[in-house]
Amino acid sequence: MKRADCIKALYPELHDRLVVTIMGACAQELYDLGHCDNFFYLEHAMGLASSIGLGLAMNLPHEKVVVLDGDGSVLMNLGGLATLARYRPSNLTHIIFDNGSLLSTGGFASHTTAGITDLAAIARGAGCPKVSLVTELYQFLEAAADAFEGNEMATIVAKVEAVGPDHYGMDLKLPENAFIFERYIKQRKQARQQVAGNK
Ligand SMILES: Cc1ncc(C[n+]2csc(CCOP(=O)(O)OP(=O)(O)O)c2C)c(N)n1
Repeated sequence: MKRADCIKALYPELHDRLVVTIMGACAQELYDLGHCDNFFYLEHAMGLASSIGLGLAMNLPHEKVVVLDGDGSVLMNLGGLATLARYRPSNLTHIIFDNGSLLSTGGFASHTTAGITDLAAIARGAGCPKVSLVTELYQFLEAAADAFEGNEMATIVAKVEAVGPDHYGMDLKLPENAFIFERYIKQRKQARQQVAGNK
């Protein structure tokens, strides 16, 4: 299974959700499908996409939040899984694409390579309430649909090949991405408040 295929299949379901990705290959694969104002590609702060997703989900209970993470990034912030488990906002879906590799920086093996470290087991052990491990695209789509329809924080560990895009580059710098993302959130909040005020 390839991450790019997973993201492509998920893409139509992402338009009404706040999406936070890790940097590099994963971000590029989503961006290449067509950037939307509700996508935030976290650069530099490796490991913290899920922590940003957690903060968004807890502070914006009306929004649905999706984090597209990587094994190397999760391994860099393992304590984050316990924090996610503790607060477990029901509007958060955490997808970990486990390619066993630090792909974006040259393809060095990560601890999940050759099955050494089991991230789904770690997430379960951390207390994450709904963890699935998937290896096939149809399983990924079933798990994602289940996560999006359910009302419990979901963690999906998707085993994918260590392959990425053949190019890197976005016509969008981090500050611009952050400002647009923030404005998108504010505008939706205002629109909701307006509707509530009109009732
Ligand atoms: C603290 C820190 N260390 C290292 C890096 C360099 N770096 C950027 S992406 C990356 C690999 C990320 O691996 P993973 O989360 O598995 O995603 P993949 O690249 O495999 O898609 C590394 C090491 C960084 N940005 N920040």
